[in-house]
Order: sequence, then structure tokens, then C-alpha cells
Amino acid sequence: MSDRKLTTLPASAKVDEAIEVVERDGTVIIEDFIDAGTLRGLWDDLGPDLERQEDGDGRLVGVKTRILPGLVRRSEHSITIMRQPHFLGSARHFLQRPVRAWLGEQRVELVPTIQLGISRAIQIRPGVPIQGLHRDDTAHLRSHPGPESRVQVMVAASEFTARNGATRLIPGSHRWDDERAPRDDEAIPAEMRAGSALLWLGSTYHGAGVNASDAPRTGLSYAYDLGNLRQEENHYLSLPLDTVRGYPEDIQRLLGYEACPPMCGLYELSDPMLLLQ
Ligand SMILES: O=C(O)CCC(=O)C(=O)O
Ligand SMILES: [Fe+2]
Repeated sequence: MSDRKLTTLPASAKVDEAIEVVERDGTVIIEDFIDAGTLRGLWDDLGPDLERQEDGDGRLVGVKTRILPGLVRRSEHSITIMRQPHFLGSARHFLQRPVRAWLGEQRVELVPTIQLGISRAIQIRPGVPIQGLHRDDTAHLRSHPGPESRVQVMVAASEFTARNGATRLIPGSHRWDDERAPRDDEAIPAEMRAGSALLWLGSTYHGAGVNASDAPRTGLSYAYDLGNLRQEENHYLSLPLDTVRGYPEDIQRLLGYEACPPMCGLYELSDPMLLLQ
């Protein structure tokens, strides 16, 4: 393992400083991203649910990995994370890029909104195999190079070390095209103490490490996505679930009640079609 490090900034760093590092590397670590009280509150709210959650089966993340979705519902401290200036500021910077269009003879500029795309705890337990390096914007089936669709954080709820499976990233890989394959020897572990956070782009190659320690490694992952990555008409709100239950399966799927590969639209980590059956 090399001794290269990811760039780490103190919580007092200006948002623009963080953006500058992310422009260059596709990632940055923010120390003391949340304060000790918030970290304790998150553990109080999520710890018991994480204890009860079953280990994964290798579909989303590796086996023996415990994923707990729906963190906004489970903990009000999610709001502190959603408003954290480096996270929110970077998301606005990288995602809210004006798109130009013609409206008759008028040239208009349209700025997308952002929306929370995931909020989940990822607990890697001792003995979990290494996770393949990947880009999270694969969820949105993006091509590269191209506009970003996701800005994400992994808040270290426990310490992240090279030994306990800290997320590994390849700095600069956000600029790669879709032909270049990521190699494990290019990836650097995001070592950070509990309360700090890793911030990265949807296009940056990364993956969880091997947990060779004897304790779980717990991260809380929140992502902002482009606000237009959804249906123009909001069927989930305009059609009551009971009405949708009465429709034939092909129509339920066409209304959006099926997950889009590889993982968009999951409900509690499952295909929402299961909810209707
Ligand atoms: O848990 C980690 O360190 C990374 C997980 C990850 O990359 C993912 O769930 O997409
Ligand atoms: Fe990922």
C-alpha cells in the first residue's frame, strides 16, 4: 500500500477551497464535518436500527455489509448533514450549472435544482471482501466526460483507517473517459477520524476497502443528485398507492414502480414492485 494521502481540509476551510480541491481531485476530506454532539445523536438514533439490520447479500454492496437506508426518516440530525456548508455548497457548485435552450427566439438559461438521492448507513464488518472500484453516477447511467449528476459525502461515524476498510478513491479519476479501467493500486484510502467526512463526485472511482480489523467500520452516506433525474409528472403523488395496486403489472412498471438498473428507485433497498404485490 502506498503512503499517498487524500487532501484533507479543516472544518474552518472556506467552501471555495473545498470546491477547488474537488475540481482537481474529484474528492476531499473535511475534518470535523459534524460536531461531537451531532455524532452522538446520530449513533443514538441509528445505532439500534443498525444492530437489527440484516447483513447484505452482495447485490448493492459486498456480503457482510450492513446497509441502513432512509436516514432522514430515522434521524433529525440528517438535517445538519444536509445543510453542512461544504457539502451543500459543493453540490450547488457542481450540479447547478445553467443549461441553455431556445424558447422561440428567446435564449433562456435553466438551472436545475438538487435533491437528496440517497441517505444510508454503510457498515462494513470484519471479513467483508473488497468492493470493486466504481462510479456512483452509474446509478444514473452517465457517460464520461460529461456534466456531473451527483455530489456525495461519507460521514465517518466511526474512525476510517486503511486497515478497517476506509473508502478508497482514485484522485483525478473524475476526468477519465469510460474506456479507462480503474486499478486497485491507484486507489488511496480515505483515512479520517469519526465526525470527519469524505466528499466526492459521482464520477470519481471509489470503493470500500477490506475490513481487516476486529470491529465494524460505519459510514453515513448522503448524496445530492440533479433535480431533473425523475419523471416530469409526479405519479407517486397524483395516484394513490391503492389505485396503483389495482392496475395491471405492466402499467405499474410503466408508471415508474420498478427500479431502473442498476439501482435507481429502490424502496427500502428493494424493487418497489414488491411493495405492490
Ligand atoms: O462503504 C464504502 O466505503 C463505499 C460504499 C460505496 O461506494 C457505495 O455504496 O456505493
Ligand atoms: Fe459507491
